[in-house]
Amino acid sequence: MELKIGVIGVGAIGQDHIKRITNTLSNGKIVAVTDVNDQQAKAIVEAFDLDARIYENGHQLIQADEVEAIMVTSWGPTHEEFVLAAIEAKKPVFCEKPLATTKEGCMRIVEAEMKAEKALVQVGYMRRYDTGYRALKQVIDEGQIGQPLIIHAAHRNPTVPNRYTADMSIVDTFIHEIDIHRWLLNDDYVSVQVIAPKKTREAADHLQDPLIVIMKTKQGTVINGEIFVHCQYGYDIQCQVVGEKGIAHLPDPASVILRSEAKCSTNILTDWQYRFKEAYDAELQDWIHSSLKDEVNGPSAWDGYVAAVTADACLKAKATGKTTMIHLKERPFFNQPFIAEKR
Ligand code: NAI
Ligand code: ISE
Repeated sequence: MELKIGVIGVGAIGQDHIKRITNTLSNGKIVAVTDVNDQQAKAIVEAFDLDARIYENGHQLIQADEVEAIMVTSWGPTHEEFVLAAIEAKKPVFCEKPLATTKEGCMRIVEAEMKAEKALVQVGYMRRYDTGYRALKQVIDEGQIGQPLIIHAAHRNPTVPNRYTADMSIVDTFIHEIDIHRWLLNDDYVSVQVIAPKKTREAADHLQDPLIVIMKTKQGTVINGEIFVHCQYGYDIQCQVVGEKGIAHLPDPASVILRSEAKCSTNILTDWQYRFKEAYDAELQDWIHSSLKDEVNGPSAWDGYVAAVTADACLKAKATGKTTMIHLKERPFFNQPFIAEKR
C-alpha cells in the first residue's frame, strides 16, 4: 500500500520532508506539489526526480483525484485555509506548526473535524517522536522520579534570520516547548509569565533575546523555559525534570567524547534539521502508516489549538509583564485523552 501525497509549499522543511518520504521512509509517494514560487516547485520536482504533477495552487492540489493525503509546509498564515480545505475534501492532512496563527483559526479546524465526524489532522510537533523525549516521558510516567515538580528547559538557536520578528520567539520557537511539556506531563497549563533578562548585543534592536517563560500547570508543576535565539554556540535543546525522588535529564544527541590535546570535548549540533532528523522521519512515517489505516495517531488539531491559546497568553504576558491566565474551551469528544494517551 502506498499513500499518494500532495505537498503545499516546497521551501526548507517542505524539501526536507519530500526528501525523507522519497529516499528514507516507506509506503509514501509524492504525486503532486505546489508553491507560490512555481520556479521552485519545478526545480524540486527535477531535483528529486519526482513523478509528480505541479499544481497552480493548494486548492487545486487538494481537489486532485490522484492526491490521497496532503502535507502543508507553506508559511504559517496559509495553513488554516489549506487544512480546512483538506478536511472538507475528507483527506488526511499533515500540517507543519503552527496549525493556524490564531486560536480562533485552530478552533475552526477542530470544529471542521467535528463536523466531518472524523479526525484528519496531524500537526508537526516532531519532538514527541524524539527518542530522548520518549525515554524521558517513560521515566516520568513510570513514577521513577516521583511527581514532577519543576522543569528547567532551554531552546537555543545559534542565530536567526533578519525576518525573524519579536513575536516569533514565542509563536515560532517556544511553541515547541509549549507542546512538549504538556505532553511530557500529561497536563495542561493554567498561567504564564514572561521575564526579559539582560538583552544580548547579538540580537536586532526589535528583538528581546533571551526570554524566560514560566508556565504553571493544573497539577502545579512549574516550567522555567529559556528561549535564546542568538546563543551563538550551537542548536541546543535542554530539559531537566525535577521530581520528588530524583531528576531526569533529556539526553544530548550521541556524540563522541574526545580526549585530546589536554581537553575533553563533544560536538554540539548547529541546526534543528540535524538535531531532530530522526524525529521528523518517525513523525512522517507514523503519519503515512496511520493515514493508510484511516487513523490519526500524532499530535492532533486539539493539540494545535492548545499551543495557539498558550502562545497567545505568552504574547500577552510578554507585552504586559503580568501573569496571564490560560482558558481553554471544552475538549471535543473524539480528541479526548483516550486518543492522546496512546501517543
Ligand atoms: P520557507 O519560507 O523555507 O518555505 C515555505 C514555502 O512555502 C516557500 O517556498 C513559499 O514560497 C511557500 N508558500 C508560501 N505561501 C504559499 C501558498 N499560499 N501556497 C503554496 N506555497 C506557499 O519556510 P520553512 O522554514 O520551510 O517553514 C514552513 C513551515 O514549517 C512554517 O510554518 C514553519 O514554522 C514550519 N517549520 C517547522 C519546523 C519544525 O521544527 N517542525 C522547522 C522549520 C519550519
Ligand atoms: C523553526 O521554525 C523550528 O521550528 C525549529 O524547530 C526551532 O528550533 C526554530 O527556533 C524555529 O525558528
